[in-house]
Amino acid sequence: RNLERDMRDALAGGEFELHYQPFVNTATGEIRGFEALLRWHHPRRGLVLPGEFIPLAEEAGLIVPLGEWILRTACAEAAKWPAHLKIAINLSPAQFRSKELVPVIVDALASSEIAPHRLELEVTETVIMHDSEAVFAALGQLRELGVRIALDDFGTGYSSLSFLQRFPFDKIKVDRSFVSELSSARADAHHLARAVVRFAVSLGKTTTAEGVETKEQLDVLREEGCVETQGYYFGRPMPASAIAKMLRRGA
Ligand code: G
Ligand code: G
Ligand code: NA
Ligand code: MN
Repeated sequence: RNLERDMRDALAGGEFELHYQPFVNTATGEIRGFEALLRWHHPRRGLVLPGEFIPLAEEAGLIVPLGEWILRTACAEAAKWPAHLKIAINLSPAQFRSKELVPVIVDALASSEIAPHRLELEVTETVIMHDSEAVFAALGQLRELGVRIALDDFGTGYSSLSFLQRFPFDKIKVDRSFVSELSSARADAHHLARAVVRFAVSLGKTTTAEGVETKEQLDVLREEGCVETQGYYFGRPMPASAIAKMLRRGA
């Protein structure tokens, strides 16, 4: 049996789970929200990470039903949290080819009764460069509803500055490959990382740095004015039950 066939059964069999990773206010350390990250508990292979099966799900056309499950599950979970906390959800390029994307999001918000501004959709440059008319239209509709759009993995793509200027989004997530260089002893790498953060800040969008693992990285990001940070330093992706426990403790 191959992974693709297993994936069809997995959705029905409840083998997928969402983990949630906090992102915090860089200046104060307060939690601003959580990013949903998909996990697959395969009956024989054990834990399979999305890097391995999301591309397969896209090829097999499974990303649309899987993506819908992710949207509905994450919104329903966020409805249990204090209302100031956001939920960030990753979207694949293939989801934008489905006419159902906007209606599914509208319905997930309505049935979970969470305010649209609590929902943040993460898209990569690959998404926005692909079929950009349709993507622009969908993102425009979502933003009119009050949903926020984040540009994920910033600094790793190929879009021109003028394209980024026109693209309708609210937040930049600086890729963790740059953040990791903030602790590197190599001055050129450190300068590049700093420049990427500065550039994101200067575009006038709100910013999140990903993959923050050390106090040293955090200090540089705070100094540079990066609004939010996310990474193992603050917390790993955790099951919903662990988040609920953490929030009850008042973290
Ligand atoms: O959690 P991890 O580091 O293994 O994630 C690897 C990649 O999989 C990341 O690029 C992430 O954006 C993507 N990913 C994780 N969860 C989801 C999801 O729910 N939907 C989509 N489309 N991609 C996801
Ligand atoms: O592409 P995307 O940004 O969605 O990928 C997020 C992935 O990065 C998650 O799967 C998560 O497991 C991983 N991640 C989150 N924080 C850290 C970190 O501090 N260090 C490392 N190495 N990976 C991280
Ligand atoms: Na992401
Ligand atoms: Mn990223």
